[in-house]
Amino acid sequence: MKLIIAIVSNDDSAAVNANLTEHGYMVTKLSTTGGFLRAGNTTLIIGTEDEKVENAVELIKEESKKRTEVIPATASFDINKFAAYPVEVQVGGATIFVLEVEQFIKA
Ligand code: 2BA
Repeated sequence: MKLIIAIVSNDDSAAVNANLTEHGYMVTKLSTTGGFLRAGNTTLIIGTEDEKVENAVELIKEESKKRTEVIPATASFDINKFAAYPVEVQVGGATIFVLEVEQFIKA
């Protein structure tokens, strides 16, 4: 048995969670904070059989693909004059750890 720890953006977490649960995986969702950006993200923990790990990773990837979004930003170029320039930011992606489980007990 393996334990998958997947850190995803808050924006993707509902879709990743739904994709996993619809395919029969048991998921626990934790609200977490990235140490670098200190912004909220979501950590999903999934306990599953060894042969189901690959599929779980694919399901996570499907809903957390890295993509570029264009957001409006305001830049000042002169006193009292402002212009809006779109800014491209990269969002999404997942950081996934797969750990060996020594024991799995449901009491
Ligand atoms: P990612 O590498 O995609 O990481 C996204 C989030 O996943 C991280 O949020 C952190 O919560 C978790 N994470 C990633 N790798 C991890 C690991 N080896 N162990 C534990 N948790 C891990 P943040 O820490 O806020 O980082 C956000 C983004 O900032 C990272 O995106 C990376 O592109 C960059 N980054 C993180 N640490 C950095 C550092 N020390 N120097 C430069 N850039 C860094």
